[in-house]
Amino acid sequence: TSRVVCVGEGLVVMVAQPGPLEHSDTFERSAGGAEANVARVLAQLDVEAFWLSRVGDDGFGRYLTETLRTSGVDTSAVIVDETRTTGMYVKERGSGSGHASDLPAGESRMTYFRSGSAASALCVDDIVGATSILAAADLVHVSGITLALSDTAREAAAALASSPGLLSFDLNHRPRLWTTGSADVVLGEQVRRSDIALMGADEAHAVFGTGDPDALRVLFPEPRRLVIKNDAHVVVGFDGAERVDVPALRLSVVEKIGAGDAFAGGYLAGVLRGDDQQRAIRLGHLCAAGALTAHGDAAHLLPLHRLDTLVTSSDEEWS
Ligand code: KDG
Repeated sequence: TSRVVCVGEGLVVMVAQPGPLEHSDTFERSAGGAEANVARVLAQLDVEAFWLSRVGDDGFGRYLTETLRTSGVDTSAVIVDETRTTGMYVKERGSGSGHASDLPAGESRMTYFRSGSAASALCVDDIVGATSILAAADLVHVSGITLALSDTAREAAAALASSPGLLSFDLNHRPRLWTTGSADVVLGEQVRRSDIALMGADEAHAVFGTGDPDALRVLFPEPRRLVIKNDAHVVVGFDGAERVDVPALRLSVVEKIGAGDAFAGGYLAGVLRGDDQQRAIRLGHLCAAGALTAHGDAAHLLPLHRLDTLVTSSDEEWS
């Protein structure tokens, strides 16, 4: 089995009742955070997944660590920060009631409660402290969220480039989190130092000025594998100069949050076991489907042998 270390903030997710947030008196708690979500998907796909982060010395931090651990993720490198609290976000869900602050039915919105959180104190020392785990990893995964958390977290992410395994990067551009530094420069540097880079066409357009896959390949020749997701309909994957376009499955979407992370987990698991681009992207799509059809961040997956039957189906069967 391959070993992957995912580095980034875990967040407690509070999913509100449908309708205006001010009317929601109960919330369903779950676990989220982009890199933590990726780790959970990898663990379901028989990859030895580690989550490296900081949590507060509080019930939310213990809840996140325990949830990841019972999902099969190794949490032994998680640091408990006694001076800060665990981050959280609230997920509002529209009911289309027409109330001024309600969203259209089926839409959702997230509000962060994470500034100054434990994970924002991630730093280079934490990476140094995890050297033994990182040195044995086939792949280290991080996203643009970690780069946006704080200067020290940004330095920590940059320091991952010195670990011997492959470096994977999911752009995950969160404009609201960029209070210092320029996102385009910092995110572009991280793409360039990665072996695998994943990005949505829309967010690539917002940050780098183009969402066109061929133009992005020209802009970023460095990562051997470059994956551009076109609003979940078609994913374009480059392996060097070779391009494949792989359509997503058609399904009715319950909610999109977490789907990108599930895609990344599936895709990376495919690459690590030696799948070609098309198969790896299909595995990504299938995992994304497991998140698109549920309200929480977490993906609900079929067993791996059943996923593999779908991954290896003919083009006609796949569509
Ligand atoms: O991809 C899902 C994540 O966006 C969600 O879990 C929250 O990590 C998160 C973020 O910072 O946006």
